[in-house]
Amino acid sequence: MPHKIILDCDPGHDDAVALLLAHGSPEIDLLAVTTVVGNQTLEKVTRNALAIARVANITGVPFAAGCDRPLVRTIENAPDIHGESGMDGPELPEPAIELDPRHAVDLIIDTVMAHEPGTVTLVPTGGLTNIALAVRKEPRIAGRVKEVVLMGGGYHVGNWSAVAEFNIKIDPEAAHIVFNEKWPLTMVGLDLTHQALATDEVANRIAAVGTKPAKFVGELLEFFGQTYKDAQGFDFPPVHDPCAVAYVIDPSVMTTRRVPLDVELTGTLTLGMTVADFRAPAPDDCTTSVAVDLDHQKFWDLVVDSLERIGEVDL
Ligand code: PIR
Ligand code: CA
Repeated sequence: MPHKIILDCDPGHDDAVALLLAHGSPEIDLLAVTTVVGNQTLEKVTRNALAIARVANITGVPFAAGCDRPLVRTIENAPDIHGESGMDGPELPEPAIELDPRHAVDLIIDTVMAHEPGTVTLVPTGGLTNIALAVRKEPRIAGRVKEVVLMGGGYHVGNWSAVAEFNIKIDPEAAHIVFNEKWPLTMVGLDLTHQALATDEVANRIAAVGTKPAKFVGELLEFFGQTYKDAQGFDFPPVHDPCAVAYVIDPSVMTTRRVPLDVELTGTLTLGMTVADFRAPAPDDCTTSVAVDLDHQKFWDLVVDSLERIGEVDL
């Protein structure tokens, strides 16, 4: 039985790869795609999500737009990394599908409540505003969701401050809600995703697929690689978001550790830091884990295989 997931995202170059990986993997049943303000405005990331659907010929999956600002803080986007469109680089085709009329929060709630308890995994790859509001609006989803597997945070490294990662830092109150719910939660943070580098060898493998969706990914990675070089001094770009999807497909793609987690809301230097308690042993009631080490080969095999399966698409 494939794993049913809802992808809540802010595309975003790496969000796009996450969506393609989910769509092209038989281990995944993509129930819904929802968008949230983050890498760019809600309007832009939603448009980008629909463009990706066109590129990969994703049909029959509802796409819905969610929150256009964080719960408490003012909006922060990441144009230095993702460009003005939020997904600069490739040409973005006109969308072929229409948005679901529901708010993302309602689509998330409806989808979780419509499936058997313990069968739906939430995969957030942006700020946690939609997920936090969903569990506040319908608290029963906390007991029904199988697991939350999110890209965000980091226990040893930040990218939006010395100690905080973007997805957590832009809406720390929402992250606090999500991290303190009773659902099982796996944090695929920067400690892990900084190992998911799109090296030249990876770029060559993707180019060799030779299809339009693969070319699209190649152009995304080229732009992302350049901004990561200029703005963050990386030799190759870390492709964060598909790591969370890869973990759902095959947990053996990474090692994890069960540790208590929380989100800092009051620190003057540490706002939005994800604090992991590595003291052993973890308490018996601890339901949170962090991703530690990535199998780089296995991870990129999953991404390349998904592109092979998507095959050629008419654009
Ligand atoms: C990536 C992101 C934001 C800022 C930077 N510097 C790099 C986006 C990615 O889409 C990913 O989900 C997460 N936020 C990584 O911090
Ligand atoms: Ca993202």
